[in-house]
Amino acid sequence: MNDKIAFGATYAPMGAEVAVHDCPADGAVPRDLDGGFFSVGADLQYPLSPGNIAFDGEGHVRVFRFQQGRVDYRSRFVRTQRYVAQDAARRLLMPMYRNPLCDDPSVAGLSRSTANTHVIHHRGRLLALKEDSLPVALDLESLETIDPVYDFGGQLPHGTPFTAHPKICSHTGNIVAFGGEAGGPGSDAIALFEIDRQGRKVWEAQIRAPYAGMIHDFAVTEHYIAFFVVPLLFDGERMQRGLVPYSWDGSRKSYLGVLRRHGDGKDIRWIATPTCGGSHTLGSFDDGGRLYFDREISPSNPYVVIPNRDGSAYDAAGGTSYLYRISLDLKNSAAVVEFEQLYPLIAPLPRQDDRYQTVPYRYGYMGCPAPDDPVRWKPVCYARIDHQTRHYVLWKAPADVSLGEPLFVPKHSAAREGEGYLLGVGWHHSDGLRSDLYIFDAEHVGEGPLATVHLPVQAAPQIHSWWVGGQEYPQRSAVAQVDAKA
Ligand code: V55
Ligand code: FE
Repeated sequence: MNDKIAFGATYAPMGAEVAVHDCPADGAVPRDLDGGFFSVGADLQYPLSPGNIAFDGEGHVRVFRFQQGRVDYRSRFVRTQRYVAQDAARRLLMPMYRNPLCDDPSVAGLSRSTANTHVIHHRGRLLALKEDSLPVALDLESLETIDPVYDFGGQLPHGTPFTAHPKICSHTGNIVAFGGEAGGPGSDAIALFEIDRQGRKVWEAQIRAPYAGMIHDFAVTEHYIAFFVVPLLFDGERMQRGLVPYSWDGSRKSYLGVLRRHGDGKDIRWIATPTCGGSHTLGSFDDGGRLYFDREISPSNPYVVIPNRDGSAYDAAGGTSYLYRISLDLKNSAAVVEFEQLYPLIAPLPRQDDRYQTVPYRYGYMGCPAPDDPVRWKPVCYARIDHQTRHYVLWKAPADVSLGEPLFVPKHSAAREGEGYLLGVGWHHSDGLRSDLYIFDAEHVGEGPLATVHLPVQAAPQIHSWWVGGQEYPQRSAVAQVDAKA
């Protein structure tokens, strides 16, 4: 694998902020596509310290802004407290992934967020997320950092971890989030909170995990919250030695945990399953009696950057994930967890129509190799999967391209599920990683893009993405009021 390429995917560190006005395009950019396609990834401010991992790069946010068929591109490093302090010192001050023991004393008390994993929209702001810290709030138009420690108006104490994969309740629009290691590094406490569209915290609870470790994503349904924890264990010995403080312990089981939403958390049930790995939720829902939790699952350690505790080498096949439907009979306290593999497609970054995050849904989208591609780590196709028919369609990118996570955009606010556009960025390996944005009719992904928008440069690194519709952009005066109140 090209060692400049991070996350088994697509891009290299870039280290430059870019603005491109009115990008050239082949084909017709849909004129009804109005809003911003935001992404974030890990870029480098200074070279990584020896032993550090690409997960610890600095957050770099980018947006393709669509208005009346015109596309403007902009990218900015997030001015986290860490970035600003390091910029002033002209060197790394937090040099090791999630290891505060390695920090320079000058940064004590600052947020350790890199803001490099995911972005969501909240009240006219973009929140840039890293799972060990509170969000960072950015301006939607300029991508300037407005608040490097976004505590929801003082409702979440500084130091509270906030997942990079909160869910948006399909009924209320509330943000449902958790924080892993909520009592500090190595803690098995998980904090849960729900924040309404006005920014008020309307629910919180605490539970305990079967073991302390990395919990990257979860599931929220109409009535339940579920976790699937995998043995990416916190490793205190590695922390003391100044290393990345996690390791994969294949001797531990994985667990499904289920609790009721809006309760006190005491009903949490953890059910052991065979050991397996994986990270991301595609979608989840309950039908009152049964929980359905669709996510990617790998046979073992999913991350090449996290060592195995038993000293064995990373197993690429064991780290390769496929989509599964996990389900559980909630009425039977003796029920076992059922697993069903859904498709023969490798699926590390699956997405759905985000309006269906907590309710039954039909479609998913992802970058993946074709089932017969000999190279198994590189996403070169976009797939639309259809749970109703259990079929999928693929579009294969040009031969030198690898693809980032795709994002679904509804055609309008009343659009049917899946009626809209699919957006995704491709990096040209034979052209210095210069990038194109592909725009598909999401109901005809197999027919190829409606339009291809060209950047003159590499797109900034990308992990996850979010759409902010034009009607969600605040009036300038309204933003000023929100800032004045904060
Ligand atoms: C992931 C990515 C992270 C991280 C933990 O895909 C998990 C998973 C970019 O950082 O810190
Ligand atoms: Fe993620």
